[in-house]
Amino acid sequence: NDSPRQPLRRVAAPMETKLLIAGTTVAAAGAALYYLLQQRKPSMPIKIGYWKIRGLGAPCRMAATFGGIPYESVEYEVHKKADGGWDVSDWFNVKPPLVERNAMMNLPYVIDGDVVVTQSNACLMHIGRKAGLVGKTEAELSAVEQTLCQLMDLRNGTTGLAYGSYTKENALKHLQDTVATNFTKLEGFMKQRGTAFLAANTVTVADFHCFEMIDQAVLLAKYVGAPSPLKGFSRLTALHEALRKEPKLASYFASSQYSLPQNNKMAKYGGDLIDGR
Ligand SMILES: N[C@@H](CCC(=O)N[C@@H](CS)C(=O)NCC(=O)O)C(=O)O
Repeated sequence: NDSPRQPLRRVAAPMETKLLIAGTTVAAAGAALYYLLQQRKPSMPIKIGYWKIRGLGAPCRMAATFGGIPYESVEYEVHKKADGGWDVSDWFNVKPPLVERNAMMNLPYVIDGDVVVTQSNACLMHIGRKAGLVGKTEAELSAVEQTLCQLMDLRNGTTGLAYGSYTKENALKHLQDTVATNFTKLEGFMKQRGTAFLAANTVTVADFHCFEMIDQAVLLAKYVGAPSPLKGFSRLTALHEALRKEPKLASYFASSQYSLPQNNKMAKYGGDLIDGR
């Protein structure tokens, strides 16, 4: 029989109707109680977990600081072993119970009560939604998402150099190619949409990752004696300066978090503080 299947139809028996109403009433009362309890619960600091470096953790820490979200920065340290290898047990020893809570567990993570989030862009968006920093319109939200992905392209190129192919020559090439290409795209996007920040005229979470990537490019250029990578990018320059002077971020810039190395200790560049700063 090739005729399409008809949806099943049931007629609720009177008893079932009564149970349904009773169930709905209990559920509504439960939801109201939960809401009241949530209102009374003091807001617990969220945890932002990452290596004891700036890396992918820095934009999350900046976002929480700027957004006034109380947080604990949980920092895991890599140690050099006697045989020249790297001891990463500080994180990998504590990872298994977190994998139980989120099978995709990685660094960075955000733990917010019962919610366990991983993947840096998702962590940023989680903090951003809590703090109202993901744009005020659909267009702004879309711009946040697009620029976060663009910044990840730049970051992947940057970490590829720092942990892999680093030589002075490759660093100069990276600044001329990868950095300039991504800065051109981001600056052009801001210009097209006429915004002071990446996605809007107000700060969104994308701006924190942008700040970090600009800062890293500026440090790298100083380290290898190249001209400022911001030359010719007036909007990105203004964004970087505005966030550096932003009173809501003063505590972040004064904190040990901003003084951390950019990369982990095994990196060929930026694994210590002799990095252009
Ligand atoms: N796509 C992921 C990449 C995460 C990642 O590669 N994390 C690295 C540090 S940058 C790590 O060491 N993760 C620890 C782990 O694998 O458990 C993200 O954006 O968060």
